[in-house]
Amino acid sequence: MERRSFIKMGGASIASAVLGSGLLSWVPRSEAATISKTYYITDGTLTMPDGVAVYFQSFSDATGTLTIPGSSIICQEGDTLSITVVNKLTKTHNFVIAGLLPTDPPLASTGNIASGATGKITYTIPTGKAGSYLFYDNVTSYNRFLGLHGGLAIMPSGKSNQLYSGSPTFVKQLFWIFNDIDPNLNSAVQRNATIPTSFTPRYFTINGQTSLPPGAVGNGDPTKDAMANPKTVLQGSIGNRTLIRMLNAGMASHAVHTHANHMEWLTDRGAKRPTVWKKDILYLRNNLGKIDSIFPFEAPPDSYPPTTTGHFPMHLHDEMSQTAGGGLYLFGAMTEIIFV
Ligand SMILES: [Cu+2]
Repeated sequence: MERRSFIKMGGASIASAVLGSGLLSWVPRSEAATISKTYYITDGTLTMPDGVAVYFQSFSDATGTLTIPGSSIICQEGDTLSITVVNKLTKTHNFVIAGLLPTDPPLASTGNIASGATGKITYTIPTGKAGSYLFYDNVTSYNRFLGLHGGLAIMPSGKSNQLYSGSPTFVKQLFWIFNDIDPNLNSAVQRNATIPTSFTPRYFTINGQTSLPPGAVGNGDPTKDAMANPKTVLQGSIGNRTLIRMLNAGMASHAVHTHANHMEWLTDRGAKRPTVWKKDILYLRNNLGKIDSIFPFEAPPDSYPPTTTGHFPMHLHDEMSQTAGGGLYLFGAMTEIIFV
């Protein structure tokens, strides 16, 4: 992909990219708090960038709507999570917070929630659990692909700028939650038909959206375009070191590539890296893979003439993930890096 094409896209989307802030905002507390949140398990249809309507399910903030991924939660060690989950669908679901490490048991779970019923988690977070977590529905192996997932960030107690106690520091943080979608699976669930045994992803999303390049319906609209969504776009000035909490809800593994700066690679699947390497491409594993990295917002070292501003891409180097509908290039999981 040519850098030039991304620069054009950036020009088209910058007006909306600066609307408000979708970054996780966080002020540490000396006292623990109770974090209360209610999710509704809902379903509905979204139109994909190739015009195809696809069925989804979500942990939504309200009935009658889809929210994919579910709204993020940020809290700190010592806090108590009080999560209520209302199942508005006809099948049994649940809400599970995956463990920090792949070998860890779930942090917490509602247990099964029958159709029409309400599940509850009340969980006090022990010290040592700081990190990034995917919450999802694991009643089936595929419910999370339908959209039933989201991100939970646990800060070290009393810290505003560290991933884990003593980690390299940052000033801002956001989630990149990836998913991939096989519409045949979603359709089978919607029709209550036999679940297909094969999975062929045709849509690839970051925080629930694809890129919508210039000329596409929705280009530059932060509610539709991953290149323009302030919850996804990496935007900052020199020194605005940003923690990226990458979670992979999907079946495809990814090669996450940032232009302009290498990332400081802090964790793989929840485990601290013994030394912090600087990498421009990070391997994000499939099936609950996760990575925490810091994008340092340093002056891009390779630019000539030297610059401290500009637009750069974050894209995935597995090419299928940059397409939709089996071929529409630039309608995939990518976003923009903006030095302002
Ligand atoms: Cu690249």
